[in-house]
Amino acid sequence: GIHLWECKSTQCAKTPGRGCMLCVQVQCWSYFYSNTTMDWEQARAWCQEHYTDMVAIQNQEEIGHLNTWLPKKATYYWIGIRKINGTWTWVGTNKSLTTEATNWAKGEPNNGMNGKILGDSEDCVEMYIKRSSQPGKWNDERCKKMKTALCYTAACQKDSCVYGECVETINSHRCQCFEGFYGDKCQHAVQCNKSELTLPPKGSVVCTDKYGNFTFDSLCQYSCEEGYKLSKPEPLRCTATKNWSHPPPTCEGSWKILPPPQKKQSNFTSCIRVLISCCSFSLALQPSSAPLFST
Ligand SMILES: [Ca+2]
Repeated sequence: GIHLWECKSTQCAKTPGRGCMLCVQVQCWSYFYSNTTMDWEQARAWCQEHYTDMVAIQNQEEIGHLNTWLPKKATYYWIGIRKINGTWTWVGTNKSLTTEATNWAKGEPNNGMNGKILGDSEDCVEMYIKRSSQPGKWNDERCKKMKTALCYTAACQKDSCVYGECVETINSHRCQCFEGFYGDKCQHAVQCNKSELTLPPKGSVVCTDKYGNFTFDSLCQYSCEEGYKLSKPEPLRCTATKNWSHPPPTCEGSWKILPPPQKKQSNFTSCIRVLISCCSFSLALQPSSAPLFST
């Protein structure tokens, strides 16, 4: 069975079918708890199946809120912290617990007096809700113990926004789109004008798209027929303002690309070559030019 939060506080706002939300600044969560007890592993699986995950305590305000509104249970509640390789870790984010964030009850974590009490290590964390002493504080416990699961649901889900950041708002969320995207889920990329991709004489263009034809971050590479050179070699990019990064280039002039010289010649050799070619040129001219100088 599933218990929905009972809304009694002004901090809470009722959402049909979703329980109740606690909103701290712009962040909102709905809390849920099981009406049966389970071990820590089962509790986490139950939370992940029905909600987002086991609770991760954000601040003292949240602790106060949970302690005020959750019913007292004899075995208390499992929360989303576990000892992993000797370090207390928030299981939802896989981040280690900082000293400032800890909320241990007096004398805890004691690891069951290092096994002296129960012969087993205490690697999971419970929260003392409505306990007569140390209410809202944490205790390390053996993971196989049976306790109530405490879960939360964030309004923002993994797939809430396709190309944007999800921002929690009171009772809901909205998508803040990344540059170049729009739509309620930021699912659309802005489009650039295809007709602006004019072809210059002797030129052609090929476009590659990331998000769709002629949309944000599409790249259009121009090329020229052999012997012609682009006035600007960089491809045109469709920008977030729906404009191409620059106008289409032109294909310019006759820029025959000659193969590089095969051997480096010394100045001496090339000098002789020039002389030889001069001689053969004048010799070749001799017969036809001869009459001009025959006097
Ligand atoms: Ca303990």
